[in-house]
Amino acid sequence: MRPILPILPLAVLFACGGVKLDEEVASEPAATAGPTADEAAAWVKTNDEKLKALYIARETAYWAYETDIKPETEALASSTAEAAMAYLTTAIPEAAAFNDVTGLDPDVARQLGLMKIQATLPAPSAAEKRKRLAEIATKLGGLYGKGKFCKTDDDCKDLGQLEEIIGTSRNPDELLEAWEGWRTLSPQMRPIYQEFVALGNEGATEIGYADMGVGWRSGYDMTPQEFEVEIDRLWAQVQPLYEQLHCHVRAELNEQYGDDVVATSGSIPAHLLGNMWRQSWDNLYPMLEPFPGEPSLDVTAALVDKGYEDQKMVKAAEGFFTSMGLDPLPQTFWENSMFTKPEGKEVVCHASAWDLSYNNDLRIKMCIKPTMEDYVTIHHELGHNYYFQNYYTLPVLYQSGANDGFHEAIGDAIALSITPSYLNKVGLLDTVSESEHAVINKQMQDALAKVAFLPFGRMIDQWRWDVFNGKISTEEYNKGWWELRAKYQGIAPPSERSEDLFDPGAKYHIPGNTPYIRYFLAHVLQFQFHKAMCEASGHEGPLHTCSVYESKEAGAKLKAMLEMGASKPWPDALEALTDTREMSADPLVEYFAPLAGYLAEQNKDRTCGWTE
Ligand code: X8Z
Ligand code: ZN
Repeated sequence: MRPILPILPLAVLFACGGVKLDEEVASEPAATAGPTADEAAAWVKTNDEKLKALYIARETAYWAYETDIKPETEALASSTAEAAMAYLTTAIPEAAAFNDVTGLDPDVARQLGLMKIQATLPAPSAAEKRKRLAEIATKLGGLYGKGKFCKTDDDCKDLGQLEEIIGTSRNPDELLEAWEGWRTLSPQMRPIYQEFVALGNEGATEIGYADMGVGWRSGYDMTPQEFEVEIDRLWAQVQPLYEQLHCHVRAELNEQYGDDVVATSGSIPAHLLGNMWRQSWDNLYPMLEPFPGEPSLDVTAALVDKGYEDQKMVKAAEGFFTSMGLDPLPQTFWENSMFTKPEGKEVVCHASAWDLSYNNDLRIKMCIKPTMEDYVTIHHELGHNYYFQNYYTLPVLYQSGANDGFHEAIGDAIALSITPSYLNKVGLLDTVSESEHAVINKQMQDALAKVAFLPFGRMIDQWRWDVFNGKISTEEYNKGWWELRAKYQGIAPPSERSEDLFDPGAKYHIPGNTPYIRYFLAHVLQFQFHKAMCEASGHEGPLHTCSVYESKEAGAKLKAMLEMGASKPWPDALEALTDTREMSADPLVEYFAPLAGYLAEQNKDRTCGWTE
C-alpha cells in the first residue's frame, strides 16, 4: 500500500488466480475439513510473491503514465491496475478463508488480515465491470493532470499558473476568475465519478463491506465505527484553536477587502485565502504578519538568490535526514526522479514519492519551484522515501506505514524542525530574532499552514464516506460538499455553485482516488513525532523552538519506527517512537500555546464562530 500513491493507490492486485481453497477443502477428509496453519503460511508466502510482481508492474506503468500522459501510457497503466484488481478480487476471499484456522503464526495472521484493506478501489468480479472501473479511474487522474483553464483558444493557464494568481493577487475579481477557472475542469468528471462510485461500491460489497468508505475506515487496527469516534475525538481537541484562527483571519480579511467582499461574521469566501482549495493559508502571511519589522521568515528570496535549483533543494532536504544518521538516498533516486516539469509533455505535477520495485527504487515526482512552500513539500516527500528505504526488505504487505497517517507525517515532522535557527545554520536566513514578537510571527506562519489545514483534512473524506454510503446523493454532490466546507471550515463558495458543476473534482485526491483522512491524522501525529524526537535529542525549552537537526538519538528512534512498516498494529509503532499508544493532539496544542494567547487577545472583542 502506497500511501502516497496517486491514482489507484492501495487498491490493486490482481489476476493470476491463486489458491483454490474450495478444491483443497473438498479433497480433505471430512474430519479435518478446514485449511491448516501450514497451508495458510504457504498461501501468504505465494501471495507475497504474486502481489509484489503485480504492484511493481502497476507502479512502473503509473510512473510512466504520470510523467508522460498519453493514450499509450494510459492504456498500460489501466491494464496493470486492472490486473491487480482482478488478483485481489480472488485473493481477498482466499485470505479470509483462513480466518478460523487455529495456531497461525502471528505474522501469517497479520498478513492475512492486511489483505482485506489492500483494495482502496475494490473491483467487481465481473471482468467487464472491472475493466471499466480501471479505465475510468485512470482517466480521472489524467483529466486532472492535463487540466487547464482556457479563457480563449490562445489564453490557457495550467494549475501552477492559476495557483500563482490565487497565492499572490489581492484583487478579488482576479482571484475569483482563477478560482472559478480551475473549477471548469471538473464538471466533465461528474458522470464518470458517479459510475466510479457505483462500481467501487459493488466491488466493496463483494468483499464484505457495506460500501467503499467502510473499507477505507477498516485500515486502522480498530473497527470502522471506533475509527470515526477516534477522528471526532481528535477533531474536538483542535477545533477551538482553529476557530480562534478563523476569527482572527476573517477580521483581518475584512480590514483588507471591506464588508462587501468579506463580512465580520459567517463563513469566509473561499477565493480569498491564498490557496486554490483553501487548505492552507500560508500565502496570507504577508497580510497577517503580527509584528512587521521583525526579521523575515520566508526563505523564498534566499533560495532564488543562492541558486537553489531543484536538485539543490532536494539535496538540502536529504541533508536533514542524513544529519540524523539515516542513509543517503540511492544514486538511482537522483537519476530517475522527476524534479521539474518536462518540456512538451503532460504530467501530473502533484508531488508524490515512489518505490517502483519495492526494493529501494526510490523517486519523487514534482514540478519544483524555488519557494519556501516547495522546500517544505520536498521534506514531506522524502519522509515517504525514508519510510520506503527502511522497510523495503519486509514482505510486501508490511511495506506500508503503521497506518497511512504515519506515512504522511514523517516528512512533516522533520519539517517542523526547519526553525529560524536551523535556516540560519544552513545559510538561508541571515538574521534570527529570539524576541517574543518573532516567536508569534513564526507561530502565525506555522498555524496558517498546519492549523488551517485541520478542518480541510477532516472534511474531504467525510464527503466521500457520505457519497459512498449514499447519504449524499448523486444529485447533491456539490451541495453536500459545500455543506461540509461550511460546517468544518467556515468557508463559503464565492459564487453560486450549481449541481452542473463538480467542485470536489478540482482537488487532486478526488479524481486520484487517494483517501484523505490520512492527512488529518498526519497533522496530529507529526507533532507527537516532533515532540518525541525533541525529547530524544535532549531539547530543553518550548516545543516550537526545537530542531532535531544533527540529532543521532532522534534519528535512531525514528528509524526504529520506520523499520517496523506495517508489521505491527500502529499503537506498537507509535510506542516505539513516542512511548505512548494513543494518538493525541496535545503536542499540537502545546506547540501553538504562544499563538493561542495572542489570538485570544486579538479576538477578545470579536464574535467568533459561524453558523452558515
Ligand atoms: O498530497 C499531498 C502530498 C503528497 S502525499 C504533496 N498533501 C496533501 C495535499 O496536497 O492536499 C500534503 C498535504 C496534504
Ligand atoms: Zn504525502
